[in-house]
Amino acid sequence: MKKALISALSSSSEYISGEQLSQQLGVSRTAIWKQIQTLREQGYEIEAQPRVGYRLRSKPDRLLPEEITNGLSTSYLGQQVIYYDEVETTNEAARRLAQQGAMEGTLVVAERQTRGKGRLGRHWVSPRGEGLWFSFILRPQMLPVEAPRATLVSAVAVARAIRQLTGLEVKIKWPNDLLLEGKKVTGILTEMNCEIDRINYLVVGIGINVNLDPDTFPSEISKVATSISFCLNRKVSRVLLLQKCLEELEHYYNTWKNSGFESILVEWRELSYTLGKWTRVKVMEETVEGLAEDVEEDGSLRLRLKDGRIYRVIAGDVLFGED
Ligand code: BT5
Repeated sequence: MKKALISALSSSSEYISGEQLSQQLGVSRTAIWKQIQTLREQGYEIEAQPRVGYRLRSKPDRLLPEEITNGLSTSYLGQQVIYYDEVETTNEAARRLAQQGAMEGTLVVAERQTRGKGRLGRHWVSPRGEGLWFSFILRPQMLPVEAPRATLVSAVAVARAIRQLTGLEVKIKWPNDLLLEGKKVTGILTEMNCEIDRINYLVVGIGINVNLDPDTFPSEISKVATSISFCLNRKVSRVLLLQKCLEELEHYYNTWKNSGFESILVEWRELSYTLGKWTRVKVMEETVEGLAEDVEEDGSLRLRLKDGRIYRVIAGDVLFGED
């Protein structure tokens, strides 16, 4: 009912009478009034005029499940939303849900993470209300060796979503960063639970700096990080961006499952920041240098070393120029 009421109020800039709402939603006028109170408590600004009705003035800038699912055109991704005002990490929350049997597409979002995770135990800065910090569950019927592709598939999808909504030229830095103007705007962390010959589930975690001021980052991060609002010079609706991401993610994930990885790899190459550049990659404790020639079918990065030999990086970090 809450979702239907928000949807009804959002559909008009005029007052809608309590009578009309009660008929439309099939509940009493008292029930409508109670629900209006609840919405107000959540930060919806709703005007009430005696004998005229209700009018929605503004919505809270929060990632409430009803807002996310209202108008979302996916069939499964994000149709089930678990919302946290604050959580340690959405990846761990999603992992627990997956472990309890949560269905594919279940989404966990948080306004703030207190222990946001990057790869290899690194920290992901996730302040309140200014970014998108979310994770979702996938259950692909694939071999575990195919799992790293989920990161590349997600990178293409999120890059497309940001481009469509903002027109900004997002690039992908292998394997899991999206860049704007050469700085990191998004990170992706894919985690897997598997047996030797099958994936039980993947948790894909995505962090997008949406309306953050990069100067508020700790200094070592502000050198390499940016945000959408900083590059665009205006704020962006987090709900709209999340919906666009979910729609693109579902589209690309379906393509991967039904038609294979090849066409997505073609798009990845087009969006790549890394390919064609002389590149330094940190692999464990070593640094390898070479020309980034291509990304292979398995998601690994192919480097051509100075002496002409080929070096394939399965997991590593492409270093920024000054690193
Ligand atoms: C990543 O790791 O880029 C993966 C980040 C995934 C974050 C999402 S948020 C939702 C979900 N829940 C989680 O707990 N995690 C996922 P990595 O490639 O290891 O990069 C981490 C490095 O990026 C850090 O060591 C910092 O240098 C830098 N960094 C940290 N916070 C950042 C931010 N908000 N924006 C840009 N760079 C950041």
